[in-house]
Amino acid sequence: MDDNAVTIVGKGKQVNPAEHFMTTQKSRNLPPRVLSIGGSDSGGSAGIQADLKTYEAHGVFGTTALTVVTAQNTIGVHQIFALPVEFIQAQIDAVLIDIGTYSVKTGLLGRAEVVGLVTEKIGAYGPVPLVVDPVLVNGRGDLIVSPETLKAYREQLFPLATVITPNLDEAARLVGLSVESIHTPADLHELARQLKALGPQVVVVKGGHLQGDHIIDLVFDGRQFIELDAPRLPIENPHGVGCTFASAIAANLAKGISAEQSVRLAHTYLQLALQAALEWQVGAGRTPVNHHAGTVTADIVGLDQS
Ligand code: PXL
Repeated sequence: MDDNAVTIVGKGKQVNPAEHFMTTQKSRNLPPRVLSIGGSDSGGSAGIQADLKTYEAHGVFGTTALTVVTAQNTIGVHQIFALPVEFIQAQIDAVLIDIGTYSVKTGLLGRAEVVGLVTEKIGAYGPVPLVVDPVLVNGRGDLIVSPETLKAYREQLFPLATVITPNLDEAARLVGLSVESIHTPADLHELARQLKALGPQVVVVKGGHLQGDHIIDLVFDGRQFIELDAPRLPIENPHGVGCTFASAIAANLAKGISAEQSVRLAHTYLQLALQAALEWQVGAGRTPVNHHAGTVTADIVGLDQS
């Protein structure tokens, strides 16, 4: 088996997803599957909703296990309802015993028990490409999880991860630093090294919350540092960016694409979806990422009769 071979987790079969994907393109069945474990955003911008839109745009079959349900819109979060851990477990089992998955993406897990559950399930069903987007701070930069949850991410989930995608704030907190102590490129490299030492194959530290007319995401695989550079677009604080980036990485991994290339392609997808977001306003608050970028729209195929 080559490096890209993975088990279809939950189905007990070893496959090379790249070959499998090509075969299925011809036979029009068995698409690569991806499991997202995270929260629901009723407003359709972030969380599981962003993930599913990203999966559709990538031609993979998205499945989900919800951890929390939020009542939110583009302006803010009104209420959060946390689902019982046993019910989260039931969703993961239901998906994996039947549909299986070629990669897993985690978003808002929240409680340490949920991080523990995901770790346990990945251990039970078998190794699988895993993207961990540690949702740890809110839009204002305040920590929204307990120290136990941070510890569970560090000690349980990160060692299993193919790619982790903290933003700078989250990255600093994960290694016990304050974000104000990160000033120079050397500080950032050291931060990435410390995260890499926790066990993931690839670390992506997202720089989107820093000032400046370019946004630099730093990628570190233990050997080289890669800077992914994008111009800052004139959209204030777009919503669903982190979820989209991480789920695009998971979609690419499910197709058997290497971790580095999966991150690069996801970065490009995100830029397209952000550029397309310049063209719309959904609600009165933060602008959602636009996953229609690159998809065939009704007016292009002549279905727009208006
Ligand atoms: O962007 C992080 C995030 C993840 N998951 C859910 C969210 C958010 C941010 O709003 O609502 C459900």
